[in-house]
Amino acid sequence: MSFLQCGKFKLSLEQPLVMGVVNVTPDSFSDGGQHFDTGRSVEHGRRLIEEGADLLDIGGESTRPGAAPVDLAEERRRVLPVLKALAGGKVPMSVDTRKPELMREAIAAGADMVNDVGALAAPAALEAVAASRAAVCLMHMRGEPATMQTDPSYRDVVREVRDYLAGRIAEAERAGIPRQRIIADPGFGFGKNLEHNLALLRSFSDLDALGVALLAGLSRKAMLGKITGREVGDRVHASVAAALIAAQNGAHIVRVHDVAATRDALSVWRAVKGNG
Ligand code: HH2
Repeated sequence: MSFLQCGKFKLSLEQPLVMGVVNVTPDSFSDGGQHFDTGRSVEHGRRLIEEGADLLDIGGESTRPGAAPVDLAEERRRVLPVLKALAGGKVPMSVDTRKPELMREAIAAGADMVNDVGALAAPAALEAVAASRAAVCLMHMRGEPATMQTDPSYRDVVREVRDYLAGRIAEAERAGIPRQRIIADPGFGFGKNLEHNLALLRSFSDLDALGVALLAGLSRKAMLGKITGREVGDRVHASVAAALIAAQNGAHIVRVHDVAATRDALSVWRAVKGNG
């Protein structure tokens, strides 16, 4: 994959892209409540763009382990005003949602990408994206956020996640979404314990066989807390290390809260590689 078609944007995948997270939620595990109104979320999004984000991911429903679901009206109220204020600039906007109605409305309001932790498995979700030019991120999750961290188990986590993603990519293609618009993501922390997450990060390059762009979301996650013993607000260094490892192992997009720090680390790697 040398490029990603992302709505009106054609993004080169030659160098890793940084996706900045904008959570318009009171309860996100990483930054819950910090930007929970339209004005502060928009300001936060603009700051991430200034810091060098290549795209933004706007979400109105927390998917942290144990999170309570949010209804459509509330999610729409959180996401659409922020999206409308940020769309139309130099950076593509992704909307992090599992709801097909909101996917359609967000695309109509200027979203260039749908990020679905449910991998478009909800009825009418495939059609919502297929009817547009938007890119889509298909993520692997075992179970539902409310219960997914209750003793997840796999025989071979890397193979099972890869096979699941291959199946979802095939479904998306059958629905009319070309590969150039598809991103796959193993879903770190979504129904996985520390060993599962480490195995997936270690073998990230195995996902290359899927033949689509790859995304890794490790930023501030519990696995980094387990490794370092640090609370969520104190995981920037661990997050940067994880993003760098993911990029070195083949992630085309890293989804992060700390854009400036991640950019710096990727710049050092880029300089060492010697391709600018
Ligand atoms: N992680 C989170 C949310 N959305 N989407 C993709 N594709 N991959 C991920 O790893 C991923 C994701 C969780 O992080 P965050 O948005 O900070 O927290 P919350 O879900 O509590 O809002």
